[in-house]
Amino acid sequence: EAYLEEMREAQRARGPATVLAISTANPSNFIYQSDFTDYYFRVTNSNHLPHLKAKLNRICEKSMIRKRHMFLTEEMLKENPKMSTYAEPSLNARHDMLIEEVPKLGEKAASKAIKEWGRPKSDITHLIFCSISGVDAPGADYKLVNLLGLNPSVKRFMLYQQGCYAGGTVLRLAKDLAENNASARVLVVCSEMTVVSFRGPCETQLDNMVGQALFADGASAAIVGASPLLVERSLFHVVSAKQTILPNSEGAITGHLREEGLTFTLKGNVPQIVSDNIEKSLEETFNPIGINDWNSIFWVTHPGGPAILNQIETTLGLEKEKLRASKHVLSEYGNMSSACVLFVLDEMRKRSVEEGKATTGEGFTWGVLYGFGPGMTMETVLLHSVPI
Ligand code: WCA
Repeated sequence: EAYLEEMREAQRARGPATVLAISTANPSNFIYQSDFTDYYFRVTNSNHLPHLKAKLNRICEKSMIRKRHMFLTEEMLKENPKMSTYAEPSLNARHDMLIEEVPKLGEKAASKAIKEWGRPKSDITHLIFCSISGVDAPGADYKLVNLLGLNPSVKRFMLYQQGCYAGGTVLRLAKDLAENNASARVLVVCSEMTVVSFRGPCETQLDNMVGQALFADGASAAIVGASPLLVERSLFHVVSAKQTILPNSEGAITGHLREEGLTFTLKGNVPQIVSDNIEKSLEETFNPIGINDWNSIFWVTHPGGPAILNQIETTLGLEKEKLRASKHVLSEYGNMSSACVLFVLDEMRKRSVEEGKATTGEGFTWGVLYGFGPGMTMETVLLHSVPI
């Protein structure tokens, strides 16, 4: 018995899970949101639907997005005309691109994170790879091991088909791995591409157009470990993490992988469901540490859409600059699903240094990271910043 306990203690790490590096990447091809409506109706041969075009234009104007990166170019769409209709079978063509490109985009972000971390890649012990698309076996996690030249015995976890909340899921899993395995160094990679969901407009599926106006391509990576060595630099501590299914939210966000690629539903009450549930989650997370002023923490929220950010702000009475990092990522990159929250965290710690703030969390000590997505599922991660 005593021996088992001793072994258990030796296996476990001492300190809290700590983010030791963060990095991001995007395909080089991008489009300005002000050009998107014309582009989209041209490439999908839909200019005979002017009322839908006007609607997409209104959505784009309200999107708070300036530009988005997308791997798919007009030339690629011309070569694959079925990807530009609403529902023609096109999964094979989409998969041929995704199985190759999702790991490659992930590698672009991961190699930068490993460089920032500064230790040899052979010291990575665990890999978590997350993408809604490109389902294959062996999967994107295996491909990334080869692309990066990681140790073949790295312990892999592949999370397919999760959606926009999963930027929180990967941190929750990384925390448990880092804290329960002494010397573990967990490489976390989220890589998302609209190749799976790009499609033409449909009169009766207006939420499809909302997604076409918001979704974008990007990858993010982080390295998480407990008890940092002297050569490692701490950026944030991951203090606690939880996941919950929001009440009365069934069907509000769904995704279905079909012959025509990934189709999705986005009900109009998504922003309301998020804001109805956020205060309870904040109280559960922060009451134990004596915090009840939501302006006294730093905020890392999945930028699912402008209505979600605006409604959170209004419901909680947040000062305008609280969601600045989330709004910046929405504006410059759009909604890149699970990859977004690490973009926000990266933006926050960089801006905190540039502006001479006292901590990586805009001068604040405690912060919260939110992911929302299919289910609806909400991930809540309690973060602790580090002095600069
Ligand atoms: C609508 C709707 C609606 C407004 N249905 N019409 C990423 C990558 C992938 O590859 C795959 C997945 C993903 C990511 C998934 C996720 O993150 S889930 C997405 C969570 N985001 C949302 O649910 C979007 C939240 N909505 C908004 O941010 C805004 O409502 C929106 C930018 C869409 C519009 O802005 P607004 O609300 O300030 O403006 P309006 O005037 O209320 O709406 C403009 C038009 O959009 C209206 O139509 P119209 O004809 O009166 O101009 C609305 O009816 C319409 N609309 N939501 C269908 N869910």
